[in-house]
Amino acid sequence: TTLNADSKERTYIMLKPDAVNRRLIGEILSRFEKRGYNVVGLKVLTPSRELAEAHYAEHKERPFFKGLVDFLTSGPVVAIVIEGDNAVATARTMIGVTKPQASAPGTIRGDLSIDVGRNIIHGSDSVESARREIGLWFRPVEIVDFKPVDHAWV
Ligand code: ABT
Ligand code: MG
Repeated sequence: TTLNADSKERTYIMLKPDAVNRRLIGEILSRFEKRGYNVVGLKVLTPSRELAEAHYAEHKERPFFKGLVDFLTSGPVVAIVIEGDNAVATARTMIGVTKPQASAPGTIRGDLSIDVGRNIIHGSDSVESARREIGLWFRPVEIVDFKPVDHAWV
């Protein structure tokens, strides 16, 4: 195969309650798959306040923190672990910037959202954050050890 040393990088992606309510799960997941990433962890859950607060701990002192936690706990999210070459940075590029209105067309936020408080998707901002967030949202047994195969059905 042509897999290189970086190909196992993992990032934490989360489809927020607005994405789930708007039935955008398939649309968004398919972009990562078509780009060449593997989904190695996937589940739907309504986060507890404790989990949402831990996820956004870096924003604890910000004025929008409570609203952000209210939003994230308002309904189901899809928690996803994406794996592949340069997954953290490439996923951020695919997602766009924090403000959907500043996100370029072709990005997930640029195509599907307009509201900074409802920006439909989260992606880890560094390899370090990815490690922390994956540990927060998944137990190790919930993530598969994915080995690409060369069978006729692929
Ligand atoms: P996340 O992937 O959700 O972390 O978004 P991103 O990294 O692009 O942006 P950050 B700065 O981490 O924002 C986290 C969430 O807080 C919301 N927010 C942020 C506001 O509502 N007002 C603000 O002024 C800022 C800076 C946007 C993000 N989530 N949502 N939903
Ligand atoms: Mg962030």
